[in-house]
Amino acid sequence: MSRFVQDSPALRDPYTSDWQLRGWLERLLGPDGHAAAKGRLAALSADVLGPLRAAHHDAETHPPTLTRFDPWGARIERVDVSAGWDTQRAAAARHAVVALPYQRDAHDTWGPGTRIVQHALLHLWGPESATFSCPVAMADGAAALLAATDPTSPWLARLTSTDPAVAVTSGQWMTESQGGSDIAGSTTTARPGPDGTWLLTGDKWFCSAIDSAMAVALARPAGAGPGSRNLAPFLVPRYTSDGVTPAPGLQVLRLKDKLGTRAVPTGEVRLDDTPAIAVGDAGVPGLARMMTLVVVTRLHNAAAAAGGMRRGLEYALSHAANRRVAGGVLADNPLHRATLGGLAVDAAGAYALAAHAFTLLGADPTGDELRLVAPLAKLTTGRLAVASASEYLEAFGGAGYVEDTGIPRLLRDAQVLPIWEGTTNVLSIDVLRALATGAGARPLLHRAEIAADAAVTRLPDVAEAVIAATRRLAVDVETAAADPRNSRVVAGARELALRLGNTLTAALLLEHAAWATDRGDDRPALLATLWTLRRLGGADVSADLHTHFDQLI
Ligand code: UCC
Ligand code: FAD
Repeated sequence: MSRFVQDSPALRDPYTSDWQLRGWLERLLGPDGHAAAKGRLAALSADVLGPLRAAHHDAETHPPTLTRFDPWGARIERVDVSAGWDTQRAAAARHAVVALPYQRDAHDTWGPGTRIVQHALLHLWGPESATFSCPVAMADGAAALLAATDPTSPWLARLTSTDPAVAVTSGQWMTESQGGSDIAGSTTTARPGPDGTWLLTGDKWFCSAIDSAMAVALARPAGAGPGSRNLAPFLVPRYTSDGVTPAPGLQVLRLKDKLGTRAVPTGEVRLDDTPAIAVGDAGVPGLARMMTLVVVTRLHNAAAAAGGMRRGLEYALSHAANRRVAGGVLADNPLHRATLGGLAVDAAGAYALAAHAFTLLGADPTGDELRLVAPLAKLTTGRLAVASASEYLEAFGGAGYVEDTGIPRLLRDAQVLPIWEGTTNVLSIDVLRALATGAGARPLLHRAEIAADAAVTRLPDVAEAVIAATRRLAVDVETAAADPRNSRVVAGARELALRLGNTLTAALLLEHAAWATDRGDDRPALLATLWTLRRLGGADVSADLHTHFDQLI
């Protein structure tokens, strides 16, 4: 008896098949800059389609293990990871996903646009990285912190090496069991040790990539005052000089049993007079210093969200092209096209916002604009990623719920994106903080007004929606900035933040659309229109999503 067997979803080359990504790179980097990046992007794409996809699968199906003692009772604290995880580690180094922004010749070629190229690499690689993108994010954050505080540190050289035998990644130890969002009550202490080093004592509750060679840990230096601002970052070498024996006093109590990010070893760590190096002056309140790292990891989070959304779309498109329903191919079904079309628009928006945040990081990492855009990009894309991933599972029907299709992972791994690196609510409060300081929302609102003005003739409905949203925001932002602790303002912080994120995204999509339309390509204008009418205007654009589906993907 013959039985129907559905084709498994195929993956096209993620770089050459993605006209949107290539269009953005052409504009943001210029034709010469994009041409200079093509070799890197094509090489990584080829690896994603081949060895990295296999390594990703291996790492997902062989989660890490912790062996605390040897058979004789000696404490060894060994974390074993899969071969696939090690393949990802080597690929991350070779493809310079951390190193690129720290390379002089990259800056000679792309200037501040180096961060845009790095973002494109992350976009292509992240979804098939078995979440090695997590240690990569933390390594980049640690490198940014060291570059600002201790540029001759040998750790910086290792974090930014492209030699897999030399390169290391970093952990980021902030959370304690009593508080991850609210770290003011952190109990880990640092006391001066011999030779200018420090000794850290305390428990850290979530320590991802615990196999990394180092971590940046928050601790309260002896004599420092209470509260979060007085915590300071310390570099903790994870192992002794043999690279295997845990550092003195460092124990990995257990690994977390997590919903997703299953290839990532996330430990609970105990420190007992563990040697550490102060990052910057431990006598100066250090939370602000730590945020140099956190801004970078939050941007990587946005990159992971946008990359995952695009890859989910790819898989869903492949399935739709092969699956038959109601006497036809699923990809021809108007309702399914409208569903996937909406996801394509959201993926385009998420990419635009993440790319913008990386652009600002390259141009002015401590500027007012990034201060606001970093939390906005993280929170807006994090929520979109979870909603999209849920739809991608549904787009596969029952197969989307069956583990060994690999599809459920999309949802499990997306769900962490609004949690770690600051939850949606916590980042919304951070947005209030940013609105009340520096330039607040002025650059964002100005950008939206200019984009809307430029679109008045070609896309009057869209321009009108952006202008209306911007006017309302200007009023609400002023109220929030004047009294950010007012309970009504706090209660509305998430809504306000999402409106800011959606409006900024509309402006970014419109800017890109104007450039593309001048070159005879109307597809970006369609994406900008549908994003704006849906997200800002609350319109039902289902029929347009169906009609124009082929131009959205
Ligand atoms: O989750 C983690 C790692 C996961 C794995 C890596 C994934 C990477 C992506 C991978 C992609 C696949 S690590 C843990 C992450 N944890 C957090 O993000 C903490 C969340 N909580 C917050 O963000 C809070 O807003 C705090 C802790 C930063 C601050 O809250 P407080 O204690 O209420 O702070 P205050 O009192 O409002 O501010 C204290 C000081 C102030 O400075 P002073 O005292 O000088 O006025 C603030 O201006 O901190 C300053 N400050 C900031 N400075 C607060 N927020 C910021 C900021 N965003 N930037 C600069
Ligand atoms: P809580 O802060 O208790 O949050 C509970 C709820 O309260 C949330 O809904 C939150 O939004 C809300 N809330 C909290 N504060 C406010 C507020 N002020 N206003 C309104 N609502 C609020 N941490 C590290 O330091 N290093 C790591 O490597 C690391 N890896 C992680 C890996 C995974 C897989 C996960 C899931 C977490 C990891 N974390 C790590 C911890 C993570 O950063 C925290 O879980 C996160 O910041 C939330 O803190 P919490 O768990 O204490 O939740």
